[in-house]
Amino acid sequence: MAERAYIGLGSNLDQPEQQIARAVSALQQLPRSRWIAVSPLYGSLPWGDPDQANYVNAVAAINTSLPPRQLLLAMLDIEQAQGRDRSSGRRNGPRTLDLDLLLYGSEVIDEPGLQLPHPRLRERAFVLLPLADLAPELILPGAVPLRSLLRPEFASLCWRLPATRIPN
Ligand code: PH2
Ligand code: MG
Ligand code: MG
Repeated sequence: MAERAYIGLGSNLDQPEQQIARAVSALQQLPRSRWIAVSPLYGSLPWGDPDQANYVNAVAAINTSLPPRQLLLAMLDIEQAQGRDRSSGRRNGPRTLDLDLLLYGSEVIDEPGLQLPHPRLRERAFVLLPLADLAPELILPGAVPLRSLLRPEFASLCWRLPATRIPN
């Protein structure tokens, strides 16, 4: 049975908007998955490590029958195909493409390498705002309405970019 998965996309290196567009094309071709939609693109201040360029962020929705671990592996392949370099070991540092599995149905999982919902989801304007564009009525595991997590101060951290030509 297919589950709805939400995937966060982020980039702040090597033409971020193009990185996101390319990643969307790759996500549209995932096996055992049906493409649903991508949010508008957002610009955002770097979170966690201020000494880097602003990010471009978006959230994508798919329906998938890939189990979460297989979906993660496929996401990792896409990151690697787009030149993701983890060699600096710098936490929250700059990246060509970051794909984060945010939600997988109503699964709650806490295992090494796989935590659902994404553990920092609730703090991140650049995840919550685009997610709210796709699914304003979403209820997170634990019966938490997405709406209840949105805060006025997010507006200064994360802003909608002018529309691009990403096909939906
Ligand atoms: N990703 C990070 C660290 N900081 N900041 C923004 N604005 N957007 C991101 O996608 C992001 C970040 C680590 O994954
Ligand atoms: Mg991330
Ligand atoms: Mg990541």
